[in-house]
This record gives sequence, structure tokens and C-alpha cells, in this order.
Amino acid sequence: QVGYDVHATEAKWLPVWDELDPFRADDASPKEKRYPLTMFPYPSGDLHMGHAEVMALHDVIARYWWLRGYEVMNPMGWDSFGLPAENAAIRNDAHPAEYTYANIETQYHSFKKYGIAFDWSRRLHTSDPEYYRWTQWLFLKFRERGLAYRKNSPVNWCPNDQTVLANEQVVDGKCERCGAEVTKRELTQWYFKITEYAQELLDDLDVLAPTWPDRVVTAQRNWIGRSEGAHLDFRIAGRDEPLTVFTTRPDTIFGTTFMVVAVDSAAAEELVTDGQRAAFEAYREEIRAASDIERLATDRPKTGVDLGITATNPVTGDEIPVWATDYVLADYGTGIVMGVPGGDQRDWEFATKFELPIIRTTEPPADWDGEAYNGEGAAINSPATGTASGLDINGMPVAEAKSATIAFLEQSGTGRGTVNFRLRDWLLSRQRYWGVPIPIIHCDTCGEVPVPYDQLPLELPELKGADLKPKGVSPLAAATDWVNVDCPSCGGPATRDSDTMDTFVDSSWYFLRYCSPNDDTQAFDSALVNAWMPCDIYVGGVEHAVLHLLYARFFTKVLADMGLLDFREPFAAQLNQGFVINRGKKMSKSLGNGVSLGDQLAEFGVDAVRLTLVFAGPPEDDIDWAEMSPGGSLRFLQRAWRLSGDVTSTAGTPFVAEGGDVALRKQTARTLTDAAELVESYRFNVMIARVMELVNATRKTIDSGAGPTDPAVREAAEVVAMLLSLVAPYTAEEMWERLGHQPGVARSSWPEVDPALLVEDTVTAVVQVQGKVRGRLEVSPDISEADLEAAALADEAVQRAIDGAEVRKVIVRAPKLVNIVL
Ligand code: ANZ
Ligand code: ZN
Repeated sequence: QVGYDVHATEAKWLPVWDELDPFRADDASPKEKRYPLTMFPYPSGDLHMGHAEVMALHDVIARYWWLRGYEVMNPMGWDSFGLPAENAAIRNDAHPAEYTYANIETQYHSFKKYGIAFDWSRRLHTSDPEYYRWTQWLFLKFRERGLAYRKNSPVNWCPNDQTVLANEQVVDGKCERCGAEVTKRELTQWYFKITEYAQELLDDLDVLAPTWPDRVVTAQRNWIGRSEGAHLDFRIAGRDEPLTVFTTRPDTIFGTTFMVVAVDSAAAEELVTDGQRAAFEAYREEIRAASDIERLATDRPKTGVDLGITATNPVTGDEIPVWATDYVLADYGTGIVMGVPGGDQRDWEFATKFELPIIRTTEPPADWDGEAYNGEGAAINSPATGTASGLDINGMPVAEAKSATIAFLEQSGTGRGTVNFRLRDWLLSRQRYWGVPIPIIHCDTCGEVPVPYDQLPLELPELKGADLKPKGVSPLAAATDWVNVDCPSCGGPATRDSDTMDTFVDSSWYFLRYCSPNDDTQAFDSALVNAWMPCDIYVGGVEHAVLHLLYARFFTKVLADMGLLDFREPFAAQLNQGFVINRGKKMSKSLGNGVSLGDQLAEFGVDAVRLTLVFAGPPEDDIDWAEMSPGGSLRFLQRAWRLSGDVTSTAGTPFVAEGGDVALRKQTARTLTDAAELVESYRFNVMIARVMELVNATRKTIDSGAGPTDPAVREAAEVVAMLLSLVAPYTAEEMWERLGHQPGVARSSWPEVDPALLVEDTVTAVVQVQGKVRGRLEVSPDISEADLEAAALADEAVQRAIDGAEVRKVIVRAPKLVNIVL
């Protein structure tokens, strides 16, 4: 036989599939719908091994659903705004669109060659005006609902790059990119009010938990960070308003020996006495550059300045000092903390350093040799002596002590129980060019005026190269022709908002757009979206566990509240793939251990690479490419392909095998049935192992007397081709043709399995005499009760056990058990 030429096979089938267009989803189909989704890529460079892995895994599911007779919508597009394109444009004195759309074309052709079952008629790019028109529409709708607003807040600022930095981009107080000392800057920025949905976003995680990866659910729970506690009011002599703290442990009020205010808060600025002001300002200057992450680090040395005033403990009436520190964040809770050194380690260190009193209020375990104790235990020193305050919680466990304290505070009007979330509103303004322009006009007379809906899309002005260099304000601000407009409301001179949106806004609704991608009258067609969604599975990287996945859930809930969706969660199930690594390490330029997908495809072909990635192990596990054998995968594919050549080349109807080698027919039936279960539980690698076994068994049958004309052999080869189409579409199509079929194995249908072929040949029946096992019989699984009883009584070993005694009762549970009572 001639060898199997991988590259010729790829070249042969690509144009045929283009013609057949087998994966176009029909909105009007009466079949049950399935919507598998995989995260769309950024168009930076060509596809890499990571894309290859996730797409290969995703494709198993999409193709499986087609074979099972569903109408499947499997769309693909590009998340095509963002910094890489902008930076490339600055470097090359070009327009970001050039880089973006060139890479999109490259990736598109790679995807096609890679043989993923996408419906290309639904392709979209978030940087197209036809798409971002609707991103702008959504922004304005959110704003109408009070869910998009502007506020002033301190942000990290790199004076060298002249741009805002995220907390994660500040390392040791320095800019991650250029090393310059980072400063803080007050900026007016746009926010989405995601906090309004905090409780629902948290509650619905319970609904998702059974079908979402644990680590994603946990990450979201922590990110939302709900804590129950109380607000407590501390009075300050001569100030009308009390200082209100947020605490999760109101029961520790008797151990509150000081208060700490965030050094960069307005309260600290206002409270500091003249005598302490110089020291306070010097301290504030010192901590200016620290990021939130550094400030909260438990191993950071404690620092602070006494503000020179005291506050009154609302329960004990004691006067306690008020300090400013950096370990309290200005924008969490109220930005003011009651210092409880006995219960909080940071407070302990602070009290030790500044010689403030320490009073324990929870009894630590007898063997406790640590410092602050934050666990379970009975309340002590609450109060230390007498009951002057009227509150006595001594002896109570933590939960009871908390509620007793909250009840007391509420009664005395000095506090109330409350819930606090760690989740912050979503800062969406970016001072960069390559993003969605914010459709707002600022007018001195009218304030914020939305760009009228009929003027959307508000397109980006044409800027390129050096125009895009960060200069402290958004590059859009320099496009004076674009920025200066007449106010749509009063006609007076006004300016456009020059910020663009965070690209996470674009990706928060693209899955809706896929359902009606070419509709130029609305963002999405609600009827179609409701018919296709929620997505049945979302396949993608765990690095999106919080931001993207939380934002997409938030958008879905808002749109449901707007009456546009009839569901409140976008993704019914989720699958995270592991990383493709090399020689034990993440692939990186500096390590020089990168593996080029293009090289692998050139050497082994698409199918072998896909098969290797899927066969490597469970989808969640990392794949060390150095330990893989794409050459071995290719040899297996050749073995499978050879089967189709051996089977008589007369065109046959699939799956009507009758007679033939019964053992092989049984194995084929079992493989099909198991494959369904394995794919549905994402055990794709095991599914492939079963196909490999079937290939071996088929080969054996051919080589034994039966030969390739045995109908069982044809049936097995057809099932191999069909199952292989989930991972190795070219080989499968080639086999299918050699077996005498029209092209399109991917759209063939999953055969009905004859249940008789799944029945085990015999089962073991246990025979007990007086409760003791005395015999085992190999019987047919559908043996009648009478036949089983007769067989049991006729068994020699059983007869010996009965030993002539009178049989009083025989209990038969066919086909497994016979119980004889004497
Ligand atoms: C007194 C206390 C006693 C506290 C005790 C803890 C243990 P989570 O669960 O993360 O919400 N806290 C409050 N606001 C803060 C801020 N702006 N910056 C830094 N820390 C702040 O934590 C809430 C607890 O973190 C609060 O409860 C407060 O310390 C501190 F034995 O109050 B606790
Ligand atoms: Zn106006």
C-alpha cells in the first residue's frame, strides 16, 4: 500500500470542506440546539500551541454534538482592540488597524487549516465599527440605568510613560515597564456599577458550582469577597459626625485599644491636629508609591503617625488614640479600622511597635503560642470587670457574641449589622487609542451629554504612529477636529470624552452578538439569543477566572433586567484547559523553550498534533510537549487509515453490519457507547484510548481468518473513522472516502447501537446454602428464575452442601443470586 501523505490529504480536503460548509448553524432548524463557545483570541501574531490545545479540546465537543444530531452553533471571532496593536503601531509608525487586521487574516487561515468546526458566517471583530457601535449603545443603556458613572479617584501613574497603571503593574513602587517611581494621581474616570450585582453574582455561583471548575467558582467567591459584620460609630469630641468603622468582629469591641485611619483618606487629612500635621504629611509622602497589594502584605513593617486626637469606644466609653497608617486602605469598608491587637495580627504588630495596650477578647486554645488569635473560642474580658456598659458577652462563642454585640449597638444607636463586599466598581476608562470611544460629550452648560443613538457608531479619529505615544492624556484628546463638537443638546461648544473603554467591555457581550452577527438594527436579536443561549459549554483559560467571566455574568444580568434576555447566567458549564509547557517550564522567549505550532504542523500534520494534545491527559492538566510523541500519534493515524484501505472498496451503507465476527461487533458497540459517555464527561483522552483498542482489534480480525470482507470489519472501520473525526478530521475524512462514502464524515450520524450487542455473554450467579456461598454458576444474563433455581439445585457443590436435608425455601434473584434455606 502507498503511505499516508498527511500534507496531501490536508490540501485535498480543505477546498472540499469550504464547498460543503458543513458547520453552518441554521437558526430555523427544528433540532435541539447546542452552543459550544471557546474564548476568542487577541490578534497578536499567529496561533500558538496554547490556541492549538484549547481549540482541539473544544472541537471534540462541538463535533460530537453535530454527530449526535444537534443543531450546533460554533462561532469564532477576534477580541481585536487593545494595547499590543497600539504599541506595534507606535514602533512601526503605522495604524493599529493594519497590524490587527493582518494578524486576523493570518489566524483565520491557520484556524481553517487546523480544521476546527467553526461556523465562519458568524465571524466578528470587536474593533469593527459595526460591532463597537453596539458596545457604545450598551454603554449608554447602562448609563441610563445608573450603572455607568464618573468619579474622581486616585490611580497609579507612571510619570515616564504618562499613563495609568493597574495595581498589578506596580512592582516595589516602580513601573513594571520602565522602572520609574510610580506616583498617585487623582483622575476622573468612568466606572460600571458592578457592585450593585455583588450579591446576585455571589448567589448564582451556587447554581453554577456543579458544572463550573471549582477553582473558578472559588476565585469568584473570593473576588466578590462578601463579609458579614457591623458598622460601629466612634464619637470624636467637637466633631458632628462619628468615625464609622467596618469590622467583621464586632464582638472584639472590648479589646479595641486604638483606631487606625487610611493615611491617604480625606478623614485623616481632616482629623490631624496642627501639632501632628508636619509628621503626618511627611509620612503620607513616604507611602505614596506603595500599591494596595504591598500595603496589605502581612510581612510589611507597620508604620503610622498619631493624629493627635482620641475617639470614644461606643461600648466601654473609653477614650482611645486615633492613628493614620498605610495598612488600612482608603477605599475598602469605610477606610477606618478599630484596632484590636488581640484578634488581628496587623493590629498586634502595630500595637507592639507603638506601645499600645493589648487585650484579648477571645480565649485562645490552651496550647496557643501565637500572637493575635482570630479563631473560635469563648469571649473573655468582655467586659473585663463589672457590666458598666450594659453589654456582657463573656463565655459566648464567637457567632453568638457577634449577634449579641450587634443587637446592643443597634439598640443604643451606635452601630448596625452590615454586609461588605471586596468587589469594587469596574474602572473602564483607558487613556489609550485602540479601543471603543466613550460616546459622551462634555458641555459646560449641559454637563455630560450622550452622543445621540442615531449618531452611533462614534468612530475613532484616524491617528497613527507617534500620535499614539502616551502623553498623559488620551491620544484622542489631541485630535482636535474630532474632540471639539457642538453640544447635541444646546448647540454650544463642547468636547468629546477622549477616553476609550477597557477591552473587557468588548468581550462581555460578544457571545450574544454571535447569535445575530450581521444585524444592523440592534445589538442582538433577543429571540435568537434566547433560543441559542445560555452557552452549553465555555472552554478557555483559567486566567480568566475572575475579570472576564465576572464581567460577562454582570452584563448578562443587566441585560436580563432590561428585559432583553430570558436567562441570567451566560455559560451553563465550563471547561478550563491546562498549559502547554516545554521541558517542565512555561514556554518563554527568555528560556528559549518555545515550540512553534507552525513547525509542528509542518512536521507531523494537523491531525497528529491535535491528537497528541487531546490524548495527552485530562483536559485540565498541563501538557509538557517534550514528553509528547506526535510521531507516535502519526503512526497510529496511519494504522487507522490502513484499515480503510483493507476493507473491500465496494461502496457500502454504513452500520448495517450483520453477522460477521461477533466479538468485534461487540467491541465496536461497546466503544461507541463508552465514547459518548467519555466525551460527555470530558475524558477525551480515554475515548481516544478506546478507539486505539478498536483499531488493534480490527487489525487482528483482518489478519485472522475472517479477513477484510467480514461485515464486522467494515463496521468497525466506519466507527473508527467517525470517532476519529472528533480529533483528526483529515484522516477521518480520508478513511470515510476510502470506505465508499460521500465526503462529510463530520456530519454523518451517530449509529444506533443494537442493545443485544451490549449484553455481556454470561454473568456469575452466586448460590448460598444457609447463608454461606457454596457455588458459582456462569449463566445467561436473561435466565428465568425457574431455570436458575433448577441449575442451582443441580450443581454438585450445592448438592454436597445440602447433604440430603430438606429444602424448605429457595429465594431466587435472577440472574445474580440463589439462596437456599434448609
Ligand atoms: C476589628 C477586627 C478584630 C477585625 C478582629 C478582624 C479581626 P474582610 O473579612 O476582609 O472584610 N478592615 C476593615 N476595613 C479595612 C480597610 N479599609 N483596610 C484594611 N483592613 C480593613 O476583613 C474585614 C476586617 O479587616 C475588619 O474587621 C477590619 O479588622 C479590617 F479580631 O475589625 B476587623
Ligand atoms: Zn450643552
